[in-house]
Amino acid sequence: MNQGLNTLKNGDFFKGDVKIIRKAKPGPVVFIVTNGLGAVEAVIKDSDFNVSDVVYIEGHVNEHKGRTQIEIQRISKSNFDFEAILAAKSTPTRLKFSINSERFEKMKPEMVKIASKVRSSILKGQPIMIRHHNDSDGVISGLSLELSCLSFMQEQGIDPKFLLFRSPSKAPYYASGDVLRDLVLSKRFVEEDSKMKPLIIVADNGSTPEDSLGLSILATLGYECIVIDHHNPVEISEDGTTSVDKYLVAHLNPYKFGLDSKTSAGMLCYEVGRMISSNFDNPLFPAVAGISDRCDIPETDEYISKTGMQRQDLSKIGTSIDYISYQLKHDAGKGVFEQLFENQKFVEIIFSEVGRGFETQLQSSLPYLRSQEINGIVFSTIDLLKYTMRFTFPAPGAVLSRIHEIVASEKVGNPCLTIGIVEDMFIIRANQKILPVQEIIDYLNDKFPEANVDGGGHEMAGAIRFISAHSEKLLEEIKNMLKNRQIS
Ligand SMILES: [Mn+2]
Repeated sequence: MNQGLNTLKNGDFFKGDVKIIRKAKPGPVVFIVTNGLGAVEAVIKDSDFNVSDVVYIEGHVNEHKGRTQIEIQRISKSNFDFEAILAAKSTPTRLKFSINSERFEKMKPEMVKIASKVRSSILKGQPIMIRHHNDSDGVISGLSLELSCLSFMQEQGIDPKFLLFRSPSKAPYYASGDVLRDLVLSKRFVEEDSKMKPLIIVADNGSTPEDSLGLSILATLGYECIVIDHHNPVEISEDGTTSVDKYLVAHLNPYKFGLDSKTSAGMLCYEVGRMISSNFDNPLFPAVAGISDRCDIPETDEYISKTGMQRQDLSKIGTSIDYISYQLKHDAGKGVFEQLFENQKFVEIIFSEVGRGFETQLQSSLPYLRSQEINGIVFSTIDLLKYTMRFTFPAPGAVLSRIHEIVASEKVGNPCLTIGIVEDMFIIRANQKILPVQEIIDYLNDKFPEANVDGGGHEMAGAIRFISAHSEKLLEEIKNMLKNRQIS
């Protein structure tokens, strides 16, 4: 038991207790077996043993089509206590964060718990599906988890084929459409002889009541789900329990620890990833994620200093991720995003294209921005549907952010609230905590139930959806809220 199965060589003779983590038929039965210290293929003409069985095997090791295999000569049921070995082996070997951070220390137990669970799933042969937000921070979250799992699989000699998936979500939450697509996908790759349902990890999404439907469907069907997110869970009790916790095996979110969204999901997934595999490192990941999500905390600066690069150049990588993920839509962009971290020229090409796109969108929309002062607040609106090009990057949300920055920089020191109107949606940006988005939603919903007001966001940014016919009335009501507001 003290030898990693992935270190076996042609000509060795193996005997020992192993756990079957995969079984392939027809033809001769090919098992993937693990002893907790690595995995290897083991072949036999026929066998009734199945995935999850613990067996004692003996056989010669040889090479077949470039792969190391044990040719099973003897196989019998074993009473070996495999769970204990797995539990020990699942505990991360690297527990130190890549930077010093009190925030991370607070969240450490949950991070270790998640890393252990992921390692245990990999050792057991349970497939892992990663779902992430499709912006820079979300893509980096997904990549950190994917590459660290891949690294741990390689250490163990486990072939990631059919065991590791990553895909983006278009909606800013784990929408039921995505959930159903994941169910279909999971059926497709869970082979008949491997009944193990995948472990689903939702990153940079998943914490809010909007995620409840999707996550409850998965829980009902017996899927294990983990959420790693930094968005405000909206519903959260004194003890840090959120509306989605009951559907999850683990939920990492800074708000659950009395913290805020400034520790981005990309940072969290990067540090969890380093616990999943001690060989996984890429200092660029958390630096770019932190800059992209405007996390103004010392951690971001420390991450940046570790890259040896300028903030400005790292920011370009983030912008390029946003552009590529916008173009790829539902595609995971396997291999493409990775290039942005290796090839500065690629980044420069994409970045200058993004610059041209912003120029065009601003040139056509800025002249139509309406600004007025209400109760000392600079209140601006712009109809983005009318004055921007549709289906063109940058998308309305990014255009509005830029417009809002321009307004705020012209009115330094003033509270500014900017609303972009896209038919049945208001996109909201503020430079101070003027009117929390959730408060607007609750108020409008009470007053105009027929408008079916919905959406999400936090103190300074968010989106509100509604029945488009009520657009003007709702906008007027937001103005009234500002008028009646006591400004401290
Ligand atoms: Mn994020």
